[in-house]
Amino acid sequence: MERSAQQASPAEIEKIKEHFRRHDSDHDGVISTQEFNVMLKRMGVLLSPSDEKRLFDAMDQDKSGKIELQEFIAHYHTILALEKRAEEKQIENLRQKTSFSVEEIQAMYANFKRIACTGKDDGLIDKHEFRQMMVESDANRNVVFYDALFRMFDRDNSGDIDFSEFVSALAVYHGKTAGIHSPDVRAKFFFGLYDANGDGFISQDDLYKILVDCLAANEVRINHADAQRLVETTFTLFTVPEGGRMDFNMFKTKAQM
Ligand SMILES: [Ca+2]
Ligand SMILES: [Ca+2]
Ligand SMILES: [Ca+2]
Ligand SMILES: [Ca+2]
Repeated sequence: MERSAQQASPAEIEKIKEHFRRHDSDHDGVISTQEFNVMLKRMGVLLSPSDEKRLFDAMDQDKSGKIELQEFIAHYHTILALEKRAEEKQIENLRQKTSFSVEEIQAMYANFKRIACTGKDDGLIDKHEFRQMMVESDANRNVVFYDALFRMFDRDNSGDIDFSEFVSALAVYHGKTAGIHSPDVRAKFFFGLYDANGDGFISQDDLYKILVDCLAANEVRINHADAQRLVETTFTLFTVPEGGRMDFNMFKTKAQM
């Protein structure tokens, strides 16, 4: 323990301290098991509860039930190595699932981590952070469908976007999914955006909801009759029979995907 602490230069120690303070959320000068758990999530290190406990116990040398700064410094390299391994595993996994290059995924990882701590610092992107991200990257454009888009990213419907969901959705969006059915996957992604209730059809009701949502996101108020008229016009343009719904094939053909 003393040895690795002495090996680190003053500048390194300062960096480690900064890291420590970030994870000591309640600022009581020690890292509790709860804070330790959040710390690992932030780093993308996913361990089983028993492995997590083993790691905690190994770091908690004085058996105080907390990680003090000295213990943190002594094991800093172990934590960094775990973080690096977790990152490599994620990147390799996603490289196989998409046609993004390693460099592209690495850049996305850095981006993901930066966004994931803008609101709640938990290693995941929630709705609020997602919205911030869209505004940031698309400030001059009319950004619509935030919430529907968020749902498309959040595939397991957990309320947060993890890194794998993040890259998978971007792969679909950019046509970078591995496999021969990519164009279909892409059209399905956009179809899903409009299919608000997820029943496999776009109904006038779905479109109405998305339209009102998207206008509200842009702080435009619209009355019910106007919104309804817009929806009906769109359905007429798509030549959907009266009272009918749009299925995936109809959407794909009309949207020319
Ligand atoms: Ca603490
Ligand atoms: Ca301790
Ligand atoms: Ca977050
Ligand atoms: Ca999720």
